[in-house]
Amino acid sequence: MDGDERLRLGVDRVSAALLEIVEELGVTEHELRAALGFLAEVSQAGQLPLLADVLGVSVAVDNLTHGAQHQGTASSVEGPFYRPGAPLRAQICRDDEPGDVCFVSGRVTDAATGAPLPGVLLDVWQAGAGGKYEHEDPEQPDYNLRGRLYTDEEGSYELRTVVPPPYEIPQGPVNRLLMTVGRNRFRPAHLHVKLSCQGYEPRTTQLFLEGGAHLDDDTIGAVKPELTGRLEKHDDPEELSRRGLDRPFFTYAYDFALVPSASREGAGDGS
Ligand code: MBD
Ligand code: FE
Repeated sequence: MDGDERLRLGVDRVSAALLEIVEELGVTEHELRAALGFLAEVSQAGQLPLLADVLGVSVAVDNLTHGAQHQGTASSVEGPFYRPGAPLRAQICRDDEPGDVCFVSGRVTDAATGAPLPGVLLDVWQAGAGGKYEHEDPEQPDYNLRGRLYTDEEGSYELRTVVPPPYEIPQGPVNRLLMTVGRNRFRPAHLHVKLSCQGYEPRTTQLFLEGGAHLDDDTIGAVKPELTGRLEKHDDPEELSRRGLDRPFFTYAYDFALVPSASREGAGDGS
């Protein structure tokens, strides 16, 4: 099926789905105008991607695109808040960043052979302890809590950040809609990671915190159990001084695996 034909089919199906809703609910002229006004407002606010997220569409497309792949680290949606060009650095926030210091570390391996992968680029981003991403918070410096780093010769990485907070969908029409219909407006705490390496399929995913709030009712439904890891608290004075810290810190360990790009077609995963 070519692109035009897929578009025609898509328009047909959207029309049919909308007609079914109009008839089932007996939609009034006033409600239709309100719905169109709402969409215009969402567009104006630049929140159309966010609307696709909370309607569950982004996760459904991600699962269709990457769900059949049984090898390597599971994917999760990129979300609306990625910014390319983050600084190359292993500490992605200020020394005195609000929140609990957290070292995230692990290894990246070849999903087919288990061999460690040096030179993998990790592009990471997250919200600050106040619950906002840098670009929506005038208190944070440009590119705060965003950074890129490479795995070393052993395929290992370690980055310094703060423990991410649960995240409320930003103020605006999408948040208001969720509030009005009594739906959860929060996402669980998460760290976004994009991994890339020559010869491997790039992987975009998110890491979650075991036992955290909203793991079971993520407003966009993006949580996967295998993307959840445990925070460990460290308050031993010797350890603190070794890290040059004057307050307890946390560690979070997560290992990634990337799928070789060549082996994908021939892998025979049934798709
Ligand atoms: C987020 O922080 C996010 O990561 C996604 C995917 C959607 C809304 C807010
Ligand atoms: Fe996010």
